[in-house]
Amino acid sequence: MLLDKGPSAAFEATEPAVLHFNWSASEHWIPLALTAVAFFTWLLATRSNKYWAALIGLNAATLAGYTAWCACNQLWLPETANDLGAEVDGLFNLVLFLTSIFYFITQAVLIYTMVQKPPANGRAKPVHGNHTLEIAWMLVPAFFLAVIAIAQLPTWAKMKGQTSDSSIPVGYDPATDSSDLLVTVTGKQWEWRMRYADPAKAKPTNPLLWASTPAADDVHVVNELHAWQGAKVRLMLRTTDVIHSFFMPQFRFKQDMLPGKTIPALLRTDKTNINSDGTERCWEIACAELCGGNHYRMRGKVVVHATREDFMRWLSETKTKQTARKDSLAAATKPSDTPAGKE
Ligand SMILES: [Cu+2]
Repeated sequence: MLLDKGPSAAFEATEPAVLHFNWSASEHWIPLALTAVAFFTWLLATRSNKYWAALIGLNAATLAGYTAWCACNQLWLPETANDLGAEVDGLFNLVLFLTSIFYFITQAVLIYTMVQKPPANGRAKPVHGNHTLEIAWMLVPAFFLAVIAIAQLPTWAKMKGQTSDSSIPVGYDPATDSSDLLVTVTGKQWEWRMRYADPAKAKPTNPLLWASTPAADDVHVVNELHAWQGAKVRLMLRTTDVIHSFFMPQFRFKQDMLPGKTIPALLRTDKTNINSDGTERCWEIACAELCGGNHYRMRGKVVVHATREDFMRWLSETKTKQTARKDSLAAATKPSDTPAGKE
């Protein structure tokens, strides 16, 4: 259907994608039970410091248990659409592991302090001015932040679509762009506008320039990103108004769109989301940056066709509809040949 109003009426648009949570009703009792236990322990904890220590311990234990249970039952992260997904999940797990260690250390220190007998003089021993301690709590986090920063470089380089073997992200070079499909994605309050260069035709010599200067035979679609399995898709991310964030959870891909900039990225489509019976698994596109009152409307979907032929068939049908739409708009706005009053 066409969008109801605004300049996007000239574009093809679809109903917003529907979210499907991998979460059955029978599993709701677990968070409810945890909340109830936490509430009653809190009531108990208000009676003394010892109970507070028990509450903090229980909180840490249930958090760890619930996190592990979700991870084991595949409830946390959605399906991955490419091999980079596994790498990003690995980085996520690394950060989670490091932060968990320090979470449990700080909780243990807190609980230990709470169950201690107060000093005889009733005053705590201050650590203010202890340089050894201050240097340690600066160097230890700095070390782990450096580990995380270095560990993510190769994955980020692949996501940005490096054409060299460098594992350090470098600038985009249009001359060596070897992608199979070019799509400009423009964030606009409140939709995603996709513009496709026809892959059956010669590739624009400078994809970066093409991103800001549309060709006459480009195909325009709203809220749907199409590709085919095995394609390397060069995305050119732009915005016409405020900052948006283009987020595709299954691709573990999230990139801010900044006014005045074209940001290149590369998408590898290792899997199709069309099932063998022809139905489609929902791979949602969402805006991950609060961009205004109708932010929630910025939803779309990714469709990875099984073959390039299927994609070309879709592109051809979309182009035919676009031409018909343009013709009917032109006919509707054409001035009448017969001057008024001379019929
Ligand atoms: Cu937005």
